[in-house]
Amino acid sequence: KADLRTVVAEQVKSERARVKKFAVEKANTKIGEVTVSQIYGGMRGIPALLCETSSLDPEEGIRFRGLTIQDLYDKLPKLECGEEPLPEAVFWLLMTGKIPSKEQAKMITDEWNDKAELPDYVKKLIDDMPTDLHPMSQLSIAVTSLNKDSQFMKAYKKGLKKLDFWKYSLEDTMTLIAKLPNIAARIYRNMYRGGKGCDEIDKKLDWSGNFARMMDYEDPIFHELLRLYLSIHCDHDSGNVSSHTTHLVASALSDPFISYAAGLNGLAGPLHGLANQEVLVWIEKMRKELGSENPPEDQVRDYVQKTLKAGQVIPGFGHAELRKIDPRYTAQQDFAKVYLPNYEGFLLVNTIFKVVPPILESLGKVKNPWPNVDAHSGTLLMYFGMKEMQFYTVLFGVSRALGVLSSITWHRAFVIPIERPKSYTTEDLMELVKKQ
Ligand code: FCX
Repeated sequence: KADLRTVVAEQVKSERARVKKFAVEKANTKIGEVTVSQIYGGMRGIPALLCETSSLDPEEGIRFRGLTIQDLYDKLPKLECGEEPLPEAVFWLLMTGKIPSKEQAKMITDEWNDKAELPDYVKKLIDDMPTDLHPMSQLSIAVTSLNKDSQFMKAYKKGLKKLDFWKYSLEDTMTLIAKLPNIAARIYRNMYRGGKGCDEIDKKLDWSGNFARMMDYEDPIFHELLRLYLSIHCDHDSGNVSSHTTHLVASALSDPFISYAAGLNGLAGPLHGLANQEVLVWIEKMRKELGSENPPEDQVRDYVQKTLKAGQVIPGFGHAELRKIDPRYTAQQDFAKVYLPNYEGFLLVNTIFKVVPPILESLGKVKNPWPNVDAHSGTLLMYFGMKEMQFYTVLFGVSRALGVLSSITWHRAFVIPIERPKSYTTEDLMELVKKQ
């Protein structure tokens, strides 16, 4: 079976021609309009971005290269002993739009295992960071430092042809994804295990299995959870903050390491990826205040009201684009139903799921009262003993690499130029509107 580089190289040739023809033929076709409220309203709904790897339907949720999360279960290869989709296979899908064979997914695992070792200077950099520095900052710093050996930048300095940009971006992508579990696990061990634990790859294990093992989690069901987790957080079209930031920075031909590090810094905001930490912080506060691991519905309702009265958002609920229950939430709920149906944390998540949407709906302004991916993930991690909430967004970040880095390669294959939308002062806008 063909390897990833061969498959992508063939696709780049044909896709480039197809896209070029379309973009030239339809160059002046209008696909939307922009209103003043969109400019002041976070650009919601402006059709302005390209994303080959995934698309988000407000009602249905995410599709990765056309596949729903259920399709990932049904169609992607899994480990002999596993039920969850393999992130390696998801990566192949995102890169190529095709379902990999078992052997092709294994080729990715083997390559990532081979490239997982961290250079000494990166190990030292991580070990020297203060353990009270947020792990997302540590991750971003460590990833940024990897650009010392960026193959893209080396080739670029020598005079790389535009049409070959994608090849070197793909090389950096493979190096970076391979090293991410090692970086994240080292941060985890330094912060929460006094620096102790193993940092050696077991070549018999997959990417997620090694990641779990390096964080000292041996339970095979936790390995399965990690496979699910790293698969479903990988991509969410390109309008979200982490994906758009990565694309924006990469459009300046910054290498994949620093482009993705920029995306991580966006993911670290509480309205985006940090929400998975915030959900658990909020739940733990609720439990403490109500004096119960699984408080009754009416007390949860009062607590939700109290949070809103204090001017705070309910973390894990709402979405800028989705208008239904996030299928990534449902996938995690299904996992919990199988492996931890009586866990008090899961029962509380279910109570919150029952209580919050009607309250948010009653506010009359929340466009989506339903839970998003972050409403569930922390509780699953808690069950397996990962109580360090600050670390949760790091797991999200590791997964997000699969999508945003695949996108960089494809944008470079299409030679998309530097991003530079037009901005206006309010005065300019007022003048513009007068002329309408
Ligand atoms: N709790 C309370 N109020 C909420 C809310 C929530 N969960 N979600 C939205 N609202 C409020 C907004 O704050 C806004 O209020 P305002 O008009 O007084 O400023 C109003 O409802 C309209 O917002 P809406 O258009 O529905 O939502 P936005 O597109 O502006 O924002 C996010 C979307 C996700 C930022 C928002 O729903 C939110 O803050 N949710 C909680 C944080 C969260 O879970 N983030 C993770 C999202 C995602 F899954 C991810 O990126 O990881």
